[in-house]
Amino acid sequence: MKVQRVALRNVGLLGDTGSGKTSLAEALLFSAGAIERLGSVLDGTTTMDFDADEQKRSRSLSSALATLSWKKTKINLIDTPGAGNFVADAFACLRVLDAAIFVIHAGSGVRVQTQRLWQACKELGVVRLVYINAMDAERADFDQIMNDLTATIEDNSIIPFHLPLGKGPAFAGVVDVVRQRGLSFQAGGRGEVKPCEVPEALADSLAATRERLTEAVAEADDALLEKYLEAGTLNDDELVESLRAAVRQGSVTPVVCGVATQCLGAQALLDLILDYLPAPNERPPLRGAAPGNGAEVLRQPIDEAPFSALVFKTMADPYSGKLTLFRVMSGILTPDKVVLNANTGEKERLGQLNNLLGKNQLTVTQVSAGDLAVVAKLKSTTTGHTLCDEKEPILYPVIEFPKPVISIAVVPKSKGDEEKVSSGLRRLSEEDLTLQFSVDHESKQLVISGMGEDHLDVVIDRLKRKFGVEVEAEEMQVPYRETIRSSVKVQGRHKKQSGGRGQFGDTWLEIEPRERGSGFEFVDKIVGGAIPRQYIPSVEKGIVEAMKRGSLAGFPVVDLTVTLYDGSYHSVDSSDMAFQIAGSIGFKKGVEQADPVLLEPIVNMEVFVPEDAMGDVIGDLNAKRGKVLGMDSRGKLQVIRAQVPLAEVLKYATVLKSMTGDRGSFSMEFSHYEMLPPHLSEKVIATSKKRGEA
Ligand SMILES: Nc1nc2c(ncn2[C@@H]2O[C@H](COP(=O)(O)OP(=O)(O)OP(=O)(O)O)[C@@H](O)[C@H]2O)c(=O)[nH]1
Ligand SMILES: [Mg+2]
Repeated sequence: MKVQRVALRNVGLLGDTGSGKTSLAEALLFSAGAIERLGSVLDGTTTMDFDADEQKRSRSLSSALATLSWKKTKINLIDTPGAGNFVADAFACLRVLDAAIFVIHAGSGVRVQTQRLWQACKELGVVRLVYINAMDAERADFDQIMNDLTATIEDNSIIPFHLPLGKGPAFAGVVDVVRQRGLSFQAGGRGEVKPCEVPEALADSLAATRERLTEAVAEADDALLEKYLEAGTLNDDELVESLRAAVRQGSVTPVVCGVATQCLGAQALLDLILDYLPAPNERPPLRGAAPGNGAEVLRQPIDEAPFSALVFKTMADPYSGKLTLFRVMSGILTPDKVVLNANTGEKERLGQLNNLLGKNQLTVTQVSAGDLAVVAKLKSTTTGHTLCDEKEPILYPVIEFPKPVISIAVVPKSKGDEEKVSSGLRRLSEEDLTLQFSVDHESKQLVISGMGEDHLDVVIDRLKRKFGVEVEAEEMQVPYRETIRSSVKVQGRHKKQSGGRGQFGDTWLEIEPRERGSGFEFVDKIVGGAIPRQYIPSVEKGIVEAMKRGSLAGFPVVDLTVTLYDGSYHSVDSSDMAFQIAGSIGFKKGVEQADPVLLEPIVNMEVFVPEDAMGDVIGDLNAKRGKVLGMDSRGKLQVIRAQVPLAEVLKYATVLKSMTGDRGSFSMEFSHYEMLPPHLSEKVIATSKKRGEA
């Protein structure tokens, strides 16, 4: 097989919502000639926001992939969503990116998702470049953003490669710091750039910035340092060459600027991607595990290595069904190969291989190491799975998604649509791993869980548009539990004499509290045949059934031991059913006498906030009966860890948004149950009574 080598870059566009990522993707695609017209987010005509729900909301809801070619290099661009409810998709893409362009709006500064994603890129070795966008905006302020970046990200590596020529409506281009020349950004074209004079007024800051760059690279390279000390400067080529290495190591992070919506200077950014961002084969060996025994496997990210790939996204396509997007981590893939899914152990045939341009597919004949591609109709493969050569198996770490945060119950507007709703949700949750759904066996409602109110709104919209079912959302019930505080001994007796054969069962139960979280235990202490052996499981069955609805407010009863220690039977009238009923009667009576209480779920929360909002957020968590467990800083961002009753934070997204001016984010997961304070318990019991009467 002849190997066709292509120069390659995998670049993600990351940053806060509204910073201009989708617009920049459009500008880059247009500049490289991959598309014929420059679409806009506001008109709903961009390549990356092709989904109807994205167009309706003028923002990205999930990541999208498009491939372009620039100066004989193939660039895979991934546009990601920045909004908190959808940003999990951006985190998932980091595993297949070699570099990220952080897009920051020149008028609004550095917000929380940028800070979190930056940290994650650092940990995963994803090389960073900053693009300060919207330099045409009235309040655009390049220097302010530079200060903001250093203050919030605390990264000394951040250095401008471009200095802006003018700002607001007068923004006309940049000064290229490395090559010490002016670049005039041509309006109305495909992002072309023309050389121009460096204005006198910028001479000083050009010199100072270039000196910073020179020092940054000279410090890391002794030979270069000597030259620099001797000559007092480095020539352009020496500087470019050593900067490439510094950027790849993360010791220098380039900052550039432009106007995405007008495609101003987009070609200069394409050149920078080629000059400074790494190719996949420049990365260190990949770490995976041997499926089965977990021993570490190292794999070179090159064509000559055995085939392996990581799935980073699943997309439902109306024509081709399920689409699986993956990165070939090693080896070369040709069409119609049968490979192993290392996570499920099943074989998959990878039929036709395609590149993507938003929603459009372009067939390719091979995918080489490091490249991204898409394949349709895989059976058992989902996001995060590893596909590999069966003879050289490898399993890459799975891509973790955050657990859902809020839940609501949904009811179809037309009776009989239940099946349609659940099959729609099943399809949606295949492509969106932050969406979960289940049937609540307490309320019999269909419950959907997701990252926040916006997320669940989108899910409800999609059920309607894609699957033709309308649902009504109901307020979610907190899943309370009931338990007991003291021990009792009770008799559970069932006797019925009617016409023919009667019913008889008689049990004596001891019911005792157990440790929180330990569940239910049944102990059989019947001796001497007081109850025949075959009826003992019947007693337990009756108790388990009765446990599903407690005496206080109908919530399941947990954390207790029931000992069956005595009883009696009738040789004719006793039966399985009679002993089930007897057990159930005894249990209900016992729980009522054993000082029952309600338990409420407590969640572990991590709240990310800017420093100035810390006091408010902590005060609010305390007011919500929360316990603050600790604080950490991640860069300049504070992380508050706390345990809070779920009932208090069902709508936390809205609360945090207003407290932090939308600069915060949080995650939560179930921790344990605790006793519900008496005054709140009364309210829950009263509500449940009302519901029962209704
Ligand atoms: N003036 C100006 N507006 C811009 C520029 N780039 C983007 N915008 C506008 O900013 C808004 C958001 O742009 P998007 O490209 O959707 O931002 P995004 O980063 O993709 O946002 P999410 O998808 O929510 O993460 C849109 O209304 C754009 O028209 C720019 O360079 N100048
Ligand atoms: Mg977008």
